[in-house]
Amino acid sequence: MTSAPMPEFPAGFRWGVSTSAYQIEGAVTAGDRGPSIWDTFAHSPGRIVDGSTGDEACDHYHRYAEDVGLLAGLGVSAYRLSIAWPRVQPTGTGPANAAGLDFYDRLVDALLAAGVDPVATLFHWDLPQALEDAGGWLNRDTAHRFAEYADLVAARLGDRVKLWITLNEPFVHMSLGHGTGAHAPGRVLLFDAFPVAHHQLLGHGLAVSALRARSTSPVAIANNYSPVRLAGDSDADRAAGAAYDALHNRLFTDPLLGLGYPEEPGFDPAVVRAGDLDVIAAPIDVLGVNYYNPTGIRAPSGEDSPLPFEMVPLEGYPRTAFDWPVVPDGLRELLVQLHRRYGDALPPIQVTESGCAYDDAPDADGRVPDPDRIAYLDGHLRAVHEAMTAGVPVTGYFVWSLLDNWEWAEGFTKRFGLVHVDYATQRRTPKSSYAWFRDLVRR
Ligand code: IFM
Repeated sequence: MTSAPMPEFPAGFRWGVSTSAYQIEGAVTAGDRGPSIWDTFAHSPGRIVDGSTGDEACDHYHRYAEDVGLLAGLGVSAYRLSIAWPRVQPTGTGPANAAGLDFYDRLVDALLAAGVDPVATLFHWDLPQALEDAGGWLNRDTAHRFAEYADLVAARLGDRVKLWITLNEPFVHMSLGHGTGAHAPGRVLLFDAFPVAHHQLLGHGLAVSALRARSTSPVAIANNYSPVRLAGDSDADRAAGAAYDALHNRLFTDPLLGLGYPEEPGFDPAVVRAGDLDVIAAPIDVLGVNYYNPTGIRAPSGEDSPLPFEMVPLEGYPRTAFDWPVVPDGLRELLVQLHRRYGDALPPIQVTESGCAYDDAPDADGRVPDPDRIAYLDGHLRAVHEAMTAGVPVTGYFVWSLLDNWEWAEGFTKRFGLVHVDYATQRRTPKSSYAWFRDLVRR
């Protein structure tokens, strides 16, 4: 970590932290919440490495006031939460469940009272199970159900949420949830998962108009990006890199910005109907960028490989507890690449997730030192600043995550928080990165 002072960010830059509903809320049956695909998946033997579920998670549903206190102490200007669709519509259709919306109403008001802007993501992967039973995102109807749900949420919270985010990481939900089956709903469709991409994007576009009809707040989507690092320089390696780039970085952005689907992944476009691309390209106000690391890619080694690329580990970098390489400059590279690629079509960017997992534990004095996370955040913020200096319009940065939480298929084994959570007692202990980030935000 460099000892040079952190460069100054402009006034009005949004400093925040992010979480998501299923990862922190617990209370999965409270207020008539319906089951989601993650309840089903987590309760299926062998799906989660430590056999845990999100049934209790961080018990944020009952402890939100304490967590808002932590946000106030951190001094952030924004908090990115997600709304659990099955709390609002327990079966994914029909009228709003008042108890579900009441919870978010209380949370939003508590945030505003603490001087923290609520930023609400509508879909962070917890699809109501009843919709999955009807085909989930493979079924075009789910896009319409999503817009209906967006309307219900905006009708209640549209006067107070300061930024809407329709979907979180639709690429990850498609690829891990429906391509490889590592995430809920656990389908293994490989490239036949394309309808999941299209229907999520269609749902996004329909939700944009639903939100605009009820709320004047800006609208965004949060995409996951990973710049490609080629492991070789043959034509085949370059073609593999282009295919991976199209799949991970362009599939969910080209059509949003009016360019239609990239050709490289070679998906069957049969599900795309006339007019869909116009719906998907409804203007957005902010592009949310979630970044963790670049991806090493080379040409597939076997002729019968099911994918047009092969992933290779990136060597020579420090690694997180997830074994992800720590490459701050990949964030600068990504932001500059987005700016070059989309030019004037690119709306302002907010980095909606950036963070790392380490095996943090309280020391003998009860403190939780996490110098690696401080170095990680320091490097990534400098990378954001460099991109801004190069002309990329970045207006915010959210750390993933406020709390240690339930990390999907990794259960409780990966700690991403600025705040340590003892899952046996639900005791929250701010780590040293919390104080570091607080001091940075203050400055
Ligand atoms: O925890 C997840 C989050 O839900 C989505 N983005 C990546 C994070 C770390 O894996």
